[in-house]
Amino acid sequence: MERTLILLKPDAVQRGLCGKILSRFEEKGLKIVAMKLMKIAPELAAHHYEQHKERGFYAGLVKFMTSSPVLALVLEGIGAIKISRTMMGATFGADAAPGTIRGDFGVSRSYNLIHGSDSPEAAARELGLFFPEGIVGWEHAAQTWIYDPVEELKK
Ligand code: D4T
Repeated sequence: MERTLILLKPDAVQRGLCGKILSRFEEKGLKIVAMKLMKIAPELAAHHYEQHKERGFYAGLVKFMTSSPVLALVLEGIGAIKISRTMMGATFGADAAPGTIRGDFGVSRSYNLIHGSDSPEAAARELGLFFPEGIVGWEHAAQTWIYDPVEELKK
């Protein structure tokens, strides 16, 4: 099982899209193992986006991400990182394919609704930043119907 950090950004929260976006992940079969509404502190935003520090859009990005609450969550599943990135779509709403979250709900370059970890290393780092308290372990009753127990859930 893999875990990924997802942030529903300030535009998703302000536009009332959290429920619709969460439903897509739940319906896909990904398991929510942590979730909280939070206001991101400037220091946390700076840590999270430190790879973009030298980019022209960095200041605006930090301002946007700290301007209003985000819904932070951790999703778990086999291949959760790639699956959720595919569901998110291309970075800019105008380029994102129909059927993806960004493709269906947005047109903006900077207000692009959602963040998802892009590698196992990024996920481990981002989970530590956003959920230092850890995740919630729980038994997913539907698991043996989401995955083939013989082929996919064997130890
Ligand atoms: P995140 O990191 O938010 O999941 O988005 P992506 O992985 O899809 O895209 P990214 O890291 O390249 O960009 C991070 C964040 O910066 C905004 N951005 C990006 C922007 O406002 N202008 C730009 O030119 C770029 C490249 C959007 C997403």
